[in-house]
Amino acid sequence: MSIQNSTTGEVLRSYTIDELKQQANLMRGYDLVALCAATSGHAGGTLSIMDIAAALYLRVANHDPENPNWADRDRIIWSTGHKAPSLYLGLAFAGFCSKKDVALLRKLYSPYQGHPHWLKLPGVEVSTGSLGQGLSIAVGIALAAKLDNKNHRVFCIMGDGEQQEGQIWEAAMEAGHFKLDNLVGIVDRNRLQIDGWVKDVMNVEPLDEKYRSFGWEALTIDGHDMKQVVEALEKAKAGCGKPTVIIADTVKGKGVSFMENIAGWHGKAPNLEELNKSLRELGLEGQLPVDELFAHAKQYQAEVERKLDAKMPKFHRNYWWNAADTMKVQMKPTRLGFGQSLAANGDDPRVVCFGLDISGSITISEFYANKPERKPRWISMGIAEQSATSAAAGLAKEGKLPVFGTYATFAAARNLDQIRTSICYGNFNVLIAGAHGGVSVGPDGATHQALEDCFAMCGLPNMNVVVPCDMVETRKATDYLLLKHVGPKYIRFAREATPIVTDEKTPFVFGKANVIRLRREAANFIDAFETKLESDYRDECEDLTIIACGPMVPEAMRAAWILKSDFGYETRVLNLHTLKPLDKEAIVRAARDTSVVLTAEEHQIGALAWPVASAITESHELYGIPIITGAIGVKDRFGDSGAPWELIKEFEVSAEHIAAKAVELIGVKKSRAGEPLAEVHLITK
Ligand SMILES: Cc1ncc(C[n+]2csc(CCOP(=O)(O)OP(=O)(O)O)c2C)c(N)n1
Repeated sequence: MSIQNSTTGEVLRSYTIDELKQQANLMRGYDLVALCAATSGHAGGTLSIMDIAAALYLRVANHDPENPNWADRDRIIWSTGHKAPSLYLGLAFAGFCSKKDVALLRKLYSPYQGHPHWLKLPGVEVSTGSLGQGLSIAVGIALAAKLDNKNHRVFCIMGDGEQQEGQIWEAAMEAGHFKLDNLVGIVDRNRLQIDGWVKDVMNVEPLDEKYRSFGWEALTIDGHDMKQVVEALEKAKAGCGKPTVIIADTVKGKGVSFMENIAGWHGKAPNLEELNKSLRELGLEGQLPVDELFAHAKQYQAEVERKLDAKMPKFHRNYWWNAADTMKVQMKPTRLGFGQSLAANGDDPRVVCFGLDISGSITISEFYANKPERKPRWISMGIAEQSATSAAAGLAKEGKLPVFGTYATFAAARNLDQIRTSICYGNFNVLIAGAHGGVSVGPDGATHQALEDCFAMCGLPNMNVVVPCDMVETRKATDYLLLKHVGPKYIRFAREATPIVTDEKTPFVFGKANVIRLRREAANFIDAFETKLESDYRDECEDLTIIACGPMVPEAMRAAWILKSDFGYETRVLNLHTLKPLDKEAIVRAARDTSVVLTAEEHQIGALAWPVASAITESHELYGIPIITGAIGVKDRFGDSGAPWELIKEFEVSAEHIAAKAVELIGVKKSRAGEPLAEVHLITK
């Protein structure tokens, strides 16, 4: 049985092995079109799992597309959330949603998020994207079925690199202990992960013996032989008194010669030329409505842009980055500064860098790039953030300078207790890089957009936290934290290219804010501003202060330009790159001098806003003085898929939003003082 009417029990469609092969091939074609239309995503792993996805959704699993929440349906959990397009296509080909709509993959507001979200698309069972959690969820669902005497099955799709997560083995132990014969694990053993071959990054074999020793039945199959796939799934589904794992040997990038077995195709989408070549190789040329799919995606995107534009505050001019002939900026990703510093300072024999399977993208691999003599101090730990965190504490205890980093959400949230107890409580000298912080990570979506990490890091005793504003400041901050600062330290930076607003001469003193003042409009944005250490700055009676950190500093500077140019307001921008320890004196002086303080952070509101507010309210100097405050940041919601700059607009963390809020706050100040308001009416929301 498979796709059925849950009311009558009638089988709606059943596929032969040959038909399944054909469907899987078509699904590969749709997958590549969707990735191409999205211009991002994961080609390699979606292609390796597609035969299994077709067999599960079209033949083996019992479900009803008309009744996605049917209580007796089999559950399919995608622990590898990055293979979301294969999940979406499984649903689409089974009739849960339209095939055409999968082309809306990774677009803003789309149900087809970069990583699956069960609250956005019926048929998606759970929200995943942080590797290693799905099997535990599947254990919970299987236990619930046992409690309710239900007979449905729970399938959980995992990657082989994902087996490095310790949580997988906690779940495996639980499933074995409880003899969950209604649970089927599937490992897409394509032998590759992001940093290379699984056996080199962190060997997980022998997987079958490991699962058996945890009380599982283990089957090994060719994951591209449809007959073997179906037989194994049906055998596992029948149950044998214990959980079953199917270890499926697959090829990453299966079906496209130039993607097969190439690690670089893990997180990459084909361009149009590559798409056409892929479709030819799959024998699908002319078989898919490619133009219609692209047109659908384009039309949807146009509507997204219209909605976003309607939401943006409006001013006399278009002040957006590089929109005009003046105030030009160079854009570079902040993360590059991290890699530059590791390359420059890595000769210190105490420095040891950990790889957590995202090394190139976060630039930590620059530590050993072209420097084979450093290779012994490069330790690949695989996808195992929690153990690596405590191992870093161990290295620090022995006098090393350990550095590790990954997406900020996996570097500072998944392993929070390890950071707290192993590192901070022991006050160990470990540098943690929270890369790809904020919504501007883009189309990967909510699971990959760290918006809470600075709360956690700033809340830990002994921890020091720096959020540099651009690539240059990231390099300086890393130089300082790596070799000069002793103790636990967290540096948070972004993925997207952001404006370069500092240079070699710009001061960077850990724990001390900089004041940035707009002096004139200039050909280059950076030349329009003067930056000083706050302690060297004298009050210029500005209308307000904007306190920002990270890539919100350039936005605050652009807001200062809008405020001056459209309203004649003077702004003191404080670059508070060090969130902990906080430069309270700079905050209090700014509050006293300008009496309007607006914070701007690419984070849930509060990592910056609350310490600033508390510095103001706790200051004896300000007792009894009215200070008007406001906060720009993410307003207690999860992220979304979308292009980085679209998300900056959607989450209302652009310069335009800062400027609009600033005008509102200055309006309050002026009306209290009985002064006339500026042309506030110019801003329309
Ligand atoms: C907890 C966590 N750490 C890191 C990542 C980033 N990441 C996404 S996919 C991936 C590699 C997964 O390898 P594997 O499980 O073998 O999947 P496949 O190669 O089949 O795509 C990593 C490290 C993540 N999503 N979650």
